[in-house]
Amino acid sequence: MLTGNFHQTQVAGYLTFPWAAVENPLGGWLITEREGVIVEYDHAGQRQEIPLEFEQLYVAGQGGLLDIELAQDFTETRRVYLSYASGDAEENYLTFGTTVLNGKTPVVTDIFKVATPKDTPVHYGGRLLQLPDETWLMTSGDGFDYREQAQQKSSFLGKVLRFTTNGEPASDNPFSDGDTLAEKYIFTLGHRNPQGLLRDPNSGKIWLHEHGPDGGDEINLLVPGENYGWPVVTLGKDYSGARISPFTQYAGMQDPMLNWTPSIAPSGMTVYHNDVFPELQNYLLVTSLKNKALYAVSLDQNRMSAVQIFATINERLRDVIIGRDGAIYVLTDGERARIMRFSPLRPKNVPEHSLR
Ligand SMILES: [Ca+2]
Repeated sequence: MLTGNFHQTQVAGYLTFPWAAVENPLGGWLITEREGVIVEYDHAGQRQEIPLEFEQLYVAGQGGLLDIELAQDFTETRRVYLSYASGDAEENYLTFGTTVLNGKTPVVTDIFKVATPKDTPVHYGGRLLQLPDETWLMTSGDGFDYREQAQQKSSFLGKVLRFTTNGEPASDNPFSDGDTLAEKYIFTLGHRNPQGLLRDPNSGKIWLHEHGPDGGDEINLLVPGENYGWPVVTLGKDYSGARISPFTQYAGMQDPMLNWTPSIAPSGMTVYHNDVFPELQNYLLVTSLKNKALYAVSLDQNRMSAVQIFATINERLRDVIIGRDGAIYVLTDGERARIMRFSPLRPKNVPEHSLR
């Protein structure tokens, strides 16, 4: 068993439909709630709710405030970068923006809005990742009703987008010579609803996971310019049971590194490189909404497979974060959600080798 004895505590509670959490480098947590609020816990555990003012936040279905990343100088500036849905029921857009968490109601400035409108409140993607060159990746879902657009380079839907902090397409993107605006932003294409994204600091590899339809959840290794197949290739079925595609492989399209059929509904993801849980070294950790579980996926095996860890968890999980202390923190889902901390159960300050 990967993590036999562990200690579980709650570090934050009364969270209302949270989507993402980040640890403050000075201690404490910042958690996004879909209605447009950031809940902040300081290093002493003091809680503060920060309602944000948006140009036009669209809260419906899976829409609302989504991801949060801290600026590199956050401890001096309190600047954060956010992803969220903006617009209304007829036309809404995944948006990247920023604010400074000072004052009573910080105002969020839209920096970059995907220019493909949709009229569904679902499949936004929305995960943010800043790369070492300071450009951003943002996952953009297919909008559910627009899955064919995941294959169209003229659409922002069903893509991973790469852009500067000013919202301009990164100049060395794979299709930067393209004719359409969307094309210039594309990092990878052929995605459905990706909500997990990370860069492994050891290998430099970029890992993504995405929700399949009924079955066909995937972990993908991202290579700029590659096509990940949706909806031409999938191992999943439509919710009606209808076959989406006869193809499980297709020339020129990348196979997933791991396929979950039946679906687990993966949401957050991180990679573990810490001595606190030595048995989890070099594992991806993936939260599941549907299976109410946390999964560990070894990066050292040729054929990826997922094993459940911390089996006491029986809640829909939204996000997973490695703390500065090496403990594993999971953010649960729903209208009364919380953050739980998992640490090894062993005497304090006793090096592991002396316990053998
Ligand atoms: Ca795929």
